[in-house]
Amino acid sequence: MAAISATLEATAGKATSEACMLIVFIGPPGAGKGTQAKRLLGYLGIGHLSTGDLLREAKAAGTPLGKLAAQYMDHGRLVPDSLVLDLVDQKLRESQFNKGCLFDGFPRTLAQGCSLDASLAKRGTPLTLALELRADEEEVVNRMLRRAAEEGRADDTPQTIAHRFEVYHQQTEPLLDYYRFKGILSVIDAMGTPDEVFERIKIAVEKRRAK
Ligand code: B4P
Repeated sequence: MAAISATLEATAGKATSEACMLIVFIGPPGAGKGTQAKRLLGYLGIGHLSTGDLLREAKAAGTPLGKLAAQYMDHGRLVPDSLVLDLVDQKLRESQFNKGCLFDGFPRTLAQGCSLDASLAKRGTPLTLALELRADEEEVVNRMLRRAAEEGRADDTPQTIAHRFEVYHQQTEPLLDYYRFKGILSVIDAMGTPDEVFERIKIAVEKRRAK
Protein backbone atom coordinates (compact mmCIF):
# COMPACT_ATOMS: atom_id res chain seq x y z
CA MET A 1 0.00 0.00 0.00
CA ALA A 2 2.75 2.44 0.94
CA ALA A 3 4.47 1.44 -2.27
CA ILE A 4 1.39 2.17 -4.38
CA SER A 5 1.17 5.63 -2.84
CA ALA A 6 4.81 6.32 -3.63
CA THR A 7 4.32 5.31 -7.25
CA LEU A 8 1.25 7.43 -7.75
CA GLU A 9 2.80 10.40 -6.00
CA ALA A 10 5.75 10.19 -8.37
CA THR A 11 3.46 10.74 -11.36
CA ALA A 12 1.12 13.16 -9.57
CA GLY A 13 2.32 16.37 -11.24
CA LYS A 14 1.71 15.00 -14.69
CA ALA A 15 -1.60 13.34 -13.93
CA THR A 16 -3.28 16.25 -12.19
CA SER A 17 -2.36 18.74 -14.90
CA GLU A 18 -4.39 16.84 -17.52
CA ALA A 19 -7.94 15.53 -17.59
CA CYS A 20 -7.15 12.25 -15.88
CA MET A 21 -9.76 9.52 -16.38
CA LEU A 22 -9.63 6.82 -13.74
CA ILE A 23 -12.25 4.17 -14.34
CA VAL A 24 -13.03 0.93 -12.53
CA PHE A 25 -14.78 -2.06 -14.14
CA ILE A 26 -16.72 -4.31 -11.77
CA GLY A 27 -18.82 -7.29 -12.74
CA PRO A 28 -19.32 -11.00 -12.16
CA PRO A 29 -16.94 -13.43 -13.81
CA GLY A 30 -17.48 -13.49 -17.56
CA ALA A 31 -19.49 -10.24 -17.59
CA GLY A 32 -17.15 -8.92 -20.27
CA LYS A 33 -14.73 -6.74 -18.32
CA GLY A 34 -11.77 -7.76 -20.48
CA THR A 35 -13.81 -7.62 -23.68
CA GLN A 36 -15.14 -4.12 -23.03
CA ALA A 37 -11.84 -2.86 -21.64
CA LYS A 38 -10.21 -3.36 -25.06
CA ARG A 39 -12.90 -1.22 -26.71
CA LEU A 40 -12.88 1.52 -24.09
CA LEU A 41 -9.09 1.81 -24.15
CA GLY A 42 -9.16 2.48 -27.88
CA TYR A 43 -11.82 5.12 -27.29
CA LEU A 44 -10.18 6.95 -24.37
CA GLY A 45 -6.47 6.38 -25.01
CA ILE A 46 -5.67 5.64 -21.37
CA GLY A 47 -3.65 2.84 -19.78
CA HIS A 48 -5.07 -0.61 -19.06
CA LEU A 49 -4.50 -2.40 -15.80
CA SER A 50 -6.09 -5.86 -15.67
CA THR A 51 -5.16 -7.78 -12.54
CA GLY A 52 -6.53 -10.96 -14.15
CA ASP A 53 -4.14 -10.53 -17.12
CA LEU A 54 -1.21 -9.64 -14.85
CA LEU A 55 -1.82 -12.70 -12.68
CA ARG A 56 -2.18 -15.00 -15.70
CA GLU A 57 1.08 -13.58 -17.15
CA ALA A 58 2.89 -14.20 -13.86
CA LYS A 59 1.48 -17.71 -13.77
CA ALA A 60 2.54 -18.45 -17.36
CA ALA A 61 6.03 -17.07 -16.67
CA GLY A 62 6.29 -19.36 -13.63
CA THR A 63 7.42 -16.55 -11.31
CA PRO A 64 7.16 -17.20 -7.54
CA LEU A 65 4.20 -14.81 -7.42
CA GLY A 66 2.60 -16.54 -10.39
CA LYS A 67 2.95 -19.96 -8.81
CA LEU A 68 1.40 -18.72 -5.60
CA ALA A 69 -1.42 -16.90 -7.43
CA ALA A 70 -2.24 -20.02 -9.45
CA GLN A 71 -3.12 -21.88 -6.25
CA TYR A 72 -5.96 -19.41 -5.74
CA MET A 73 -7.02 -18.65 -9.32
CA ASP A 74 -7.29 -22.27 -10.43
CA HIS A 75 -9.84 -22.86 -7.65
CA GLY A 76 -11.82 -19.72 -8.33
CA ARG A 77 -10.60 -17.94 -5.21
CA LEU A 78 -9.32 -14.39 -5.01
CA VAL A 79 -5.57 -13.95 -4.82
CA PRO A 80 -4.62 -12.35 -1.44
CA ASP A 81 -4.86 -8.55 -1.38
CA SER A 82 -1.18 -8.06 -0.49
CA LEU A 83 -0.01 -9.89 -3.64
CA VAL A 84 -2.45 -8.05 -5.89
CA LEU A 85 -1.53 -4.64 -4.43
CA ASP A 86 2.19 -5.31 -5.02
CA LEU A 87 1.48 -6.27 -8.60
CA VAL A 88 -0.62 -3.15 -9.19
CA ASP A 89 2.09 -0.99 -7.69
CA GLN A 90 4.72 -2.35 -10.07
CA LYS A 91 2.50 -1.94 -13.11
CA LEU A 92 1.49 1.64 -12.27
CA ARG A 93 5.12 2.75 -12.64
CA GLU A 94 4.63 2.66 -16.41
CA SER A 95 4.17 6.01 -18.16
CA GLN A 96 1.08 4.73 -20.01
CA PHE A 97 -0.89 5.58 -16.84
CA ASN A 98 -0.03 9.29 -16.75
CA LYS A 99 -3.21 10.21 -18.64
CA GLY A 100 -5.44 7.85 -16.73
CA CYS A 101 -6.19 4.21 -16.16
CA LEU A 102 -8.87 1.66 -16.74
CA PHE A 103 -8.78 -0.71 -13.77
CA ASP A 104 -10.16 -3.99 -15.07
CA GLY A 105 -11.07 -6.54 -12.40
CA PHE A 106 -9.44 -4.38 -9.71
CA PRO A 107 -10.43 -3.61 -7.01
CA ARG A 108 -12.24 -6.83 -6.15
CA THR A 109 -12.52 -6.43 -2.38
CA LEU A 110 -13.38 -3.50 -0.14
CA ALA A 111 -9.82 -3.57 1.18
CA GLN A 112 -8.44 -3.20 -2.36
CA GLY A 113 -10.94 -0.40 -3.05
CA CYS A 114 -9.93 1.50 0.09
CA SER A 115 -6.21 1.09 -0.71
CA LEU A 116 -6.74 2.43 -4.20
CA ASP A 117 -8.78 5.40 -2.98
CA ALA A 118 -6.21 6.30 -0.35
CA SER A 119 -3.50 6.31 -2.99
CA LEU A 120 -5.52 8.36 -5.45
CA ALA A 121 -6.53 10.85 -2.75
CA LYS A 122 -2.85 11.54 -2.08
CA ARG A 123 -2.22 12.60 -5.65
CA GLY A 124 -5.50 14.54 -5.86
CA THR A 125 -7.01 12.46 -8.66
CA PRO A 126 -10.00 10.55 -7.33
CA LEU A 127 -11.71 7.85 -9.35
CA THR A 128 -13.80 9.30 -12.16
CA LEU A 129 -16.27 6.46 -12.60
CA ALA A 130 -17.08 2.93 -11.46
CA LEU A 131 -18.86 0.90 -14.12
CA GLU A 132 -20.83 -2.13 -12.97
CA LEU A 133 -21.31 -4.62 -15.81
CA ARG A 134 -24.53 -6.39 -14.88
CA ALA A 135 -25.50 -9.64 -16.61
CA ASP A 136 -27.64 -12.74 -15.97
CA GLU A 137 -25.74 -15.52 -14.30
CA GLU A 138 -26.97 -18.11 -16.82
CA GLU A 139 -25.72 -16.02 -19.75
CA VAL A 140 -22.25 -15.40 -18.31
CA VAL A 141 -21.83 -19.04 -17.33
CA ASN A 142 -22.53 -19.98 -20.96
CA ARG A 143 -20.00 -17.40 -22.15
CA MET A 144 -17.32 -18.88 -19.92
CA LEU A 145 -18.14 -22.45 -20.93
CA ARG A 146 -17.75 -21.37 -24.57
CA ARG A 147 -14.41 -19.80 -23.70
CA ALA A 148 -13.41 -23.01 -21.91
CA ALA A 149 -14.08 -24.95 -25.11
CA GLU A 150 -12.11 -22.43 -27.21
CA GLU A 151 -9.21 -21.47 -24.93
CA GLY A 152 -9.14 -24.08 -22.16
CA ARG A 153 -8.66 -21.53 -19.37
CA ALA A 154 -7.91 -23.36 -16.11
CA ASP A 155 -10.55 -21.50 -14.08
CA ASP A 156 -13.40 -21.93 -16.57
CA THR A 157 -14.66 -25.30 -15.31
CA PRO A 158 -18.31 -25.51 -14.10
CA GLN A 159 -17.27 -26.12 -10.48
CA THR A 160 -14.75 -23.28 -10.43
CA ILE A 161 -17.14 -20.90 -12.18
CA ALA A 162 -19.76 -21.60 -9.48
CA HIS A 163 -17.22 -20.78 -6.78
CA ARG A 164 -16.13 -17.58 -8.58
CA PHE A 165 -19.76 -16.42 -8.43
CA GLU A 166 -19.92 -17.08 -4.70
CA VAL A 167 -16.73 -15.11 -4.21
CA TYR A 168 -18.10 -12.27 -6.35
CA HIS A 169 -21.30 -12.02 -4.30
CA GLN A 170 -19.49 -12.18 -0.97
CA GLN A 171 -16.32 -10.19 -1.56
CA THR A 172 -16.76 -7.95 -4.58
CA GLU A 173 -20.43 -6.88 -4.53
CA PRO A 174 -19.97 -4.79 -1.34
CA LEU A 175 -17.82 -2.49 -3.49
CA LEU A 176 -20.92 -1.54 -5.48
CA ASP A 177 -22.53 0.10 -2.44
CA TYR A 178 -19.22 1.76 -1.65
CA TYR A 179 -19.07 3.41 -5.09
CA ARG A 180 -22.83 4.10 -5.13
CA PHE A 181 -22.44 5.98 -1.87
CA LYS A 182 -19.60 8.02 -3.40
CA GLY A 183 -21.92 8.91 -6.29
CA ILE A 184 -19.67 7.51 -9.04
CA LEU A 185 -21.39 4.19 -9.80
CA SER A 186 -22.99 3.66 -13.17
CA VAL A 187 -24.80 0.38 -13.90
CA ILE A 188 -24.37 -1.00 -17.41
CA ASP A 189 -26.64 -3.67 -18.85
CA ALA A 190 -24.04 -6.19 -20.06
CA MET A 191 -26.54 -8.39 -21.91
CA GLY A 192 -26.50 -8.20 -25.69
CA THR A 193 -23.68 -8.13 -28.20
CA PRO A 194 -20.29 -6.66 -27.26
CA ASP A 195 -21.01 -3.69 -29.56
CA GLU A 196 -24.37 -3.01 -27.89
CA VAL A 197 -22.78 -3.13 -24.45
CA PHE A 198 -20.00 -0.80 -25.55
CA GLU A 199 -22.50 1.79 -26.79
CA ARG A 200 -24.00 1.87 -23.28
CA ILE A 201 -20.56 2.25 -21.74
CA LYS A 202 -19.71 5.18 -24.02
CA ILE A 203 -22.93 6.94 -23.00
CA ALA A 204 -22.09 6.51 -19.30
CA VAL A 205 -18.54 7.77 -19.83
CA GLU A 206 -19.66 10.82 -21.79
CA LYS A 207 -22.34 11.63 -19.20
CA ARG A 208 -19.67 11.61 -16.52
CA ARG A 209 -17.26 13.70 -18.62
CA ALA A 210 -19.95 16.33 -19.10
CA LYS A 211 -20.34 16.80 -15.31
P1 B4P B 1 -10.47 -11.86 -14.58
O1 B4P B 1 -9.37 -12.01 -15.55
O2 B4P B 1 -10.77 -10.49 -14.10
O3 B4P B 1 -11.64 -12.52 -15.39
P2 B4P B 1 -13.18 -12.78 -15.43
O4 B4P B 1 -13.89 -12.14 -14.29
O5 B4P B 1 -13.27 -14.25 -15.55
O6 B4P B 1 -13.70 -12.29 -16.83
P3 B4P B 1 -14.20 -10.97 -17.57
O7 B4P B 1 -15.35 -10.27 -16.92
O8 B4P B 1 -12.98 -10.13 -17.90
O9 B4P B 1 -14.83 -11.58 -18.88
P4 B4P B 1 -14.38 -11.59 -20.37
O10 B4P B 1 -14.39 -10.24 -21.00
O11 B4P B 1 -13.09 -12.34 -20.45
O12 B4P B 1 -10.20 -12.76 -13.25
C1 B4P B 1 -9.73 -14.10 -13.24
C2 B4P B 1 -9.23 -14.53 -11.85
O13 B4P B 1 -8.04 -13.79 -11.48
C3 B4P B 1 -10.18 -14.31 -10.66
O14 B4P B 1 -11.13 -15.34 -10.49
C4 B4P B 1 -9.18 -14.24 -9.46
O15 B4P B 1 -8.77 -15.52 -9.06
C5 B4P B 1 -7.98 -13.53 -10.06
N1 B4P B 1 -8.03 -12.08 -9.83
C6 B4P B 1 -8.14 -11.12 -10.81
N2 B4P B 1 -8.15 -9.90 -10.28
C7 B4P B 1 -8.04 -10.05 -8.93
C8 B4P B 1 -8.01 -9.13 -7.84
N3 B4P B 1 -8.10 -7.80 -8.02
N4 B4P B 1 -7.91 -9.64 -6.59
C9 B4P B 1 -7.80 -10.94 -6.38
N5 B4P B 1 -7.83 -11.88 -7.37
C10 B4P B 1 -7.94 -11.43 -8.64
O16 B4P B 1 -15.55 -12.40 -21.06
C11 B4P B 1 -15.77 -13.78 -20.82
C12 B4P B 1 -16.12 -14.50 -22.11
O17 B4P B 1 -17.36 -14.00 -22.64
C13 B4P B 1 -15.10 -14.30 -23.23
O18 B4P B 1 -14.92 -15.51 -23.90
C14 B4P B 1 -15.74 -13.25 -24.15
O19 B4P B 1 -15.34 -13.41 -25.50
C15 B4P B 1 -17.23 -13.53 -23.97
N6 B4P B 1 -18.06 -12.32 -24.06
C16 B4P B 1 -17.81 -11.12 -23.47
N7 B4P B 1 -18.80 -10.24 -23.72
C17 B4P B 1 -19.74 -10.93 -24.47
C18 B4P B 1 -21.02 -10.58 -25.03
N8 B4P B 1 -21.55 -9.34 -24.89
N9 B4P B 1 -21.69 -11.53 -25.70
C19 B4P B 1 -21.17 -12.78 -25.87
N10 B4P B 1 -19.96 -13.16 -25.37
C20 B4P B 1 -19.26 -12.25 -24.68
